[in-house]
Amino acid sequence: MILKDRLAEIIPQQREEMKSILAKNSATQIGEVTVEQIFGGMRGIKGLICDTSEVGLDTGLIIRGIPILELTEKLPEEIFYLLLTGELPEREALIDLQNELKRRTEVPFYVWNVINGLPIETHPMVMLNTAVLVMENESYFKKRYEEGLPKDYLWEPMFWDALNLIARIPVIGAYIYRRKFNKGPRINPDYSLDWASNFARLLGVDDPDGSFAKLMQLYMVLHCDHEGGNVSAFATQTIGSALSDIYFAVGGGLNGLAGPLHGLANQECLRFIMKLRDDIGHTPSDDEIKNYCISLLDNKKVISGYGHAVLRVTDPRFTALVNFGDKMFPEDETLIIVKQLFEIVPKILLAKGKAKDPWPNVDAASGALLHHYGMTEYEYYTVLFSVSRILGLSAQLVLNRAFNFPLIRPKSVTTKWIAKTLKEKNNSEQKKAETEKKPVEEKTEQKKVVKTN
Ligand code: HAX
Repeated sequence: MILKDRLAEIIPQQREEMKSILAKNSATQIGEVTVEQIFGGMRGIKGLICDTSEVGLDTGLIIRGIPILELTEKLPEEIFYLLLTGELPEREALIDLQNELKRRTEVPFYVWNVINGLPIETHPMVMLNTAVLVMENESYFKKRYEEGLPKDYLWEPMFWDALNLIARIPVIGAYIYRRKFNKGPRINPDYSLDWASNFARLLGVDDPDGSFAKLMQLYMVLHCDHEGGNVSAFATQTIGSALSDIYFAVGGGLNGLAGPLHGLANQECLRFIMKLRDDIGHTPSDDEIKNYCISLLDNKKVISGYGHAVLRVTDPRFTALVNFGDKMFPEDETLIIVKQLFEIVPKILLAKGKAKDPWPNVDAASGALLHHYGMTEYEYYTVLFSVSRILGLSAQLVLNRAFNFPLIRPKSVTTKWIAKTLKEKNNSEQKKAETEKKPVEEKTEQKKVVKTN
């Protein structure tokens, strides 16, 4: 397979590059840690390698050196190739990857039984995560590890597991949508379609002009990866570093994605817009939106879709989604509210001075576009996010095995240790200051003596 062969070519070179950096610089210090960072979710501490993508605080997502806004026309399969290799595939390599995925779409029968056994009230993310976890039995990585495959080659079974998971996840995700929201029986895949268009078809959303499939393509590209330190990526990589297979690792990451400060924010965001619309009772004016948001903040609520742990500018993924909506349905009421919020919320957050990033993130727009296509079941939105993010989580897992990254095990400390360390530091600084002060005082005394004499 072309992608697999390409990886086999470039992995040894990249291993050598990493080895050489380490050999020459292993003790070089390139960062410091503050007490605020230790108590503050390790924000900003540089302590991980992730080559698939980076998030600049003033640029947003950059995949292998390419800003995300330059990739919006690409297929998710092309992005997966890019995440893994740093190169966009030629046509032949793309078709080869697509065929490989199509060959692997068959979902084991017991997955349907497990999903069907869950109560219908179960959150769609629980259905998805359960389905991912029960497929653990299928892991080729686990099998090869148990057979004693040397660690330099473990990335290969991880790669095949990644392809299986990526091929099946749209089929499973779409079934969850249809079952949970009573949309009718499971739809069979169409093997002539690309991965995202097939997912759109499997969901069964009415799409006479094909624009919902276009939205799925864009959505899957925009959400695929967001460097290595976010909750889902970090959880996935930590679990993977214990040589757990992809099903355990991605399952863990998806559980993190289901948190309202991370992936679940997209469901919260549309819920917030709908509630705002209902509470105001008519198409809201700018002033009504402003007062509504101020009262939310006064009541210690967060404004969903605004702020980010890393970004300090408007998320380019938000821009890409709003551009899509503007092109397709500029008169849509929900989209118009999204744009009003964009004009109003950053100013209010800036004035309040608490949020470090007052700008919209990707979730501020995504729900509005789905809502336009009648996909109003916002509880489902994090599953869409997950189907996409599995591309990045899997690519990171394959590369981490390719580079033999060790067990992730940062050191934690107790609050007592921090207090003791600070006390010792203050004492020693005080002593230092006193000893530095002494000779100066002595010198001044001497000078005084000379003067009086
Ligand atoms: N509305 C109100 N207050 C906000 C805020 C918002 N949108 N964003 C941040 N703040 C507040 C925080 O709650 C925090 O208050 P406290 O000190 O009282 O706890 C203060 O501003 C400082 O927070 P921060 O350092 O700017 O933000 P964090 O890095 O701690 O958190 C969050 C980043 C994204 C979680 C945060 O901005 C937030 O809660 N936003 C709303 C939820 C949201 O949109 N989440 C989606 C994030 C995108 C994502 O990962 N998707 O997967």
